[in-house]
Amino acid sequence: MKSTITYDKKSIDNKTLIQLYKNMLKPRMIEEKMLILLRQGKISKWFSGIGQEAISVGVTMALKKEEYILPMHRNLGVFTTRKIPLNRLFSQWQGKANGFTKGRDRSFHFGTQEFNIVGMISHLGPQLGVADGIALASLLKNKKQVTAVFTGEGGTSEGDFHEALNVASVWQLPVIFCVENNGYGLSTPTKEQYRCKDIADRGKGYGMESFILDGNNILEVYSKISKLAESVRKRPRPILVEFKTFRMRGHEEASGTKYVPKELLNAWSLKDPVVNFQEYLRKENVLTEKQEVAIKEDIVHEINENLKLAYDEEAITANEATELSDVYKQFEYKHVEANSKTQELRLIDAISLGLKQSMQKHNDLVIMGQDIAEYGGVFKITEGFVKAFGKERVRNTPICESAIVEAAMGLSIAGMKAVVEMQFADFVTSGFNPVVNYLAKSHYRWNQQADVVVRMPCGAGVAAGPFHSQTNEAWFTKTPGLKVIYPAFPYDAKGLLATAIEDPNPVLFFEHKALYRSIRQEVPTDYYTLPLGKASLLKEGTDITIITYGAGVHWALHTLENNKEINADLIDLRSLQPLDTEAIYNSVKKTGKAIILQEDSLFGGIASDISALIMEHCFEHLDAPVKRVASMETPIPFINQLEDQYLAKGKFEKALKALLEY
Ligand SMILES: Cc1ncc(C[n+]2csc(CCOP(=O)(O)OP(=O)(O)O)c2C)c(N)n1
Repeated sequence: MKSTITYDKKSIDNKTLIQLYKNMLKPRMIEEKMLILLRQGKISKWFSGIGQEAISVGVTMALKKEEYILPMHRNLGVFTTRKIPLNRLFSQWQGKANGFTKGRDRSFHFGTQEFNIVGMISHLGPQLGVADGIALASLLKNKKQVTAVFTGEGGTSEGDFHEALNVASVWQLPVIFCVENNGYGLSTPTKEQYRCKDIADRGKGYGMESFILDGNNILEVYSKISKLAESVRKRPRPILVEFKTFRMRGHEEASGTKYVPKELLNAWSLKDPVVNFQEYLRKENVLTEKQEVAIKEDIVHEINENLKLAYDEEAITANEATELSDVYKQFEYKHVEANSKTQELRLIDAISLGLKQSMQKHNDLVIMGQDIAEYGGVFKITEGFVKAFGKERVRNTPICESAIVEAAMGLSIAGMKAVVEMQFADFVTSGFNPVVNYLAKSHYRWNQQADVVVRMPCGAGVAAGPFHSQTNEAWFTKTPGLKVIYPAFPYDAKGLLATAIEDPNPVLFFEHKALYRSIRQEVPTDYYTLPLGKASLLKEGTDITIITYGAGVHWALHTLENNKEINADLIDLRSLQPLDTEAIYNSVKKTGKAIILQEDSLFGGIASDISALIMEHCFEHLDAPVKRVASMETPIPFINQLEDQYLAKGKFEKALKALLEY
């Protein structure tokens, strides 16, 4: 049998042909070396891209070096074609400091702004939406750049794929979605992965052009992607490209290829992209035998030299302070004092005004959410924003929570700021993965800030049932890398939102729906900031410390109003992560008793952690066990009498009095 690759070099010059060859050969030869090291036990895991090099190399060479590429685990050719020094790649795989993640993440799970590469997270799909965000930034800044993002055919079954393509299409984003269809997703053959004939068929469903290319034919890949990229730069739009190729080795080296029919491997081995192209170049007299030997010698030399550099580099020593200091990007809080002019505002008005002033202050701030544009959002926070800032910066989104959080991450990678409005905090579940795995971990993993605020209209007391009433802050307070803010008053909400937007770290900003229109306060009308991580002491007393936040603050105030004889410190946390432990400890050391009130159901909520912290840090000062008061261990019911029974509000007074009497 003979190879079925038909090359057509069109007008590609000889220099470029040789460069394409060299760029494919390098990852091939690195991999061959890695396989030897793997057998010698010198590296731990390897995902092979052997047989798929033409795709990585062709796409990368078709793009300009300032254009972002988001590769996967089989795209070594992207990294090498972008000329990342090999010692840095080797150090990355060995978990050393000259890599890109300081030993914190493995293999290709890293990005580098220096080379405009944004690597994958393990979950495969999320980077597709991140590419949308990068492309959106390019569009908004009129950069005329294209973004290329990779996925395997397995990854196309994830919701992220559908959402990212849909958003890219609705917004006409300049993204080339590159699907490497290599026959298997781990052990799963394509027929068990999807039912359409070709993945490219899906383009029609998303309203975008799509193409099928021979992924083993470097000239076809390079010339077609070059043409498409040029066209997309001129007329921004998304394009879906399916590359037909084959995975010649196991999913990762340890797992083998037993389940792959031999005939398939044999047939595809005849289509090897490197060997075939080498033969073609020889036949065309573009490459002489002497040149070929010299090129290979150079690469061997480069690999060995750089491997030595990486091996000689000392291993990382674990240091707690270093690790902790990289979870968040350093943020220097700049206090902007409130002016004296105030106006009585409801919580909702204060948030709206705060958001508007941040939009005025930060030209590169984009807000995205369902129905937030002309409609003004379901709570009307963004009413009038389109008129003030235009539809480009105030973006209605399809119902694609994952892709939108991912797009916000992409905007941040491209140097912009994003605020995402969850229509209800409950719906963050549909965008949970990118919040806890992408936004939260990026800075720690590869020093990339996630300059994103997710606004979370939350909370019960509005008879809205199990899916419109939750207060789900505990899902996030336990995830390192996120900040969690939960104001109870208009003044705090406005100043804290301004700071949350200033802060380059990801912030979950909780806004209690029941307080939106019921709580009013005199609020400075101009822009001002308040520091994150500082509680506010609302009442001072000597007998007991009440610690709470959100609606709990108002429940506690109400209880104290009805029981004037109770002499309590009342702490409104305002910020749950960072948590003002100093304010808590100082108060508890003074009063000797602590009660923590939370709206969420009890188990695993932040009250439990605060209780544990008090035990650990204030035990000698305590005159009674710490008491937690929280809602029932059920989902939140709809009808008023059940909701009232569910909520912690009704249990607080009794528990407070019992603790005082202890
Ligand atoms: C959300 C998620 N589910 C499962 C996995 C485990 N997993 C890693 S790679 C992979 C196969 C991916 O197949 P495909 O997208 O076709 O890419 P390929 O490995 O073939 O290049 C699987 C199942 C994962 N990493 N993330």
